[in-house]
Amino acid sequence: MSQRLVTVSKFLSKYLRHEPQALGLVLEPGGWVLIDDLLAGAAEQSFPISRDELMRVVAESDKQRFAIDEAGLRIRANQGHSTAVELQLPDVAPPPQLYHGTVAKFLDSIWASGLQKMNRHDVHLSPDLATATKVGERRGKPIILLVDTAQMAADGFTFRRSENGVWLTEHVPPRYLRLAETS
Ligand code: HQG
Repeated sequence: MSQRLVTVSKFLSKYLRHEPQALGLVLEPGGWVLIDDLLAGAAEQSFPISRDELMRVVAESDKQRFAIDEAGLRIRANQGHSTAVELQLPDVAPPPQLYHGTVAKFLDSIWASGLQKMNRHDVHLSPDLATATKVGERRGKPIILLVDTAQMAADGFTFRRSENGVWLTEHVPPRYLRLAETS
């Protein structure tokens, strides 16, 4: 993806996940906004984006961060919101185990209080070790935690999956966590 499109992607993340009001937008249920409103808001902020650029960001995003609705009129961020939004994702039974990539400096706190959603709406869990490693690596040397989702589900915890394959849950208490053996 070109540097310009990365900049556009970051701009979209900022306003679709965190500060829609700063662009004059109100997220509809599901996190949707009219593409026309978004492009108008961007132009008003002196950051004009063409429709073609927007479509290319959606299509080329390595993690499928954004989605366009079936009519082609609305866009949303698939996950990662800090602003209030109802993503309307159904509860889904998780696979027996999921992964969470983090870094060593958070471990004491994680063993004490479990995985917390911090600034996001949900705790994010990865479907496989490779994805969790990438998530952890954003902050330094990755540490991978295994999450006993089979036991969590048996104990009544619920899970949802975003359109781009990230697993979401409210909180993972420490008893369901252990360090993954990494080579
Ligand atoms: C840590 C990116 C202390 C947690 C990625 C993480 C992912 C705690 C950080 C997505 C804690 C929160 C989400 C506790 C959790 N004490 N630290 N009790 N509980 N933490 O970015 O999961 O590029 O909000 O380990 O690829 O790292 O945005 O969550 O290190 O999919 O699309 O607190 O963000 O995707 O960090 O990443 P984040 P995350 P995007």
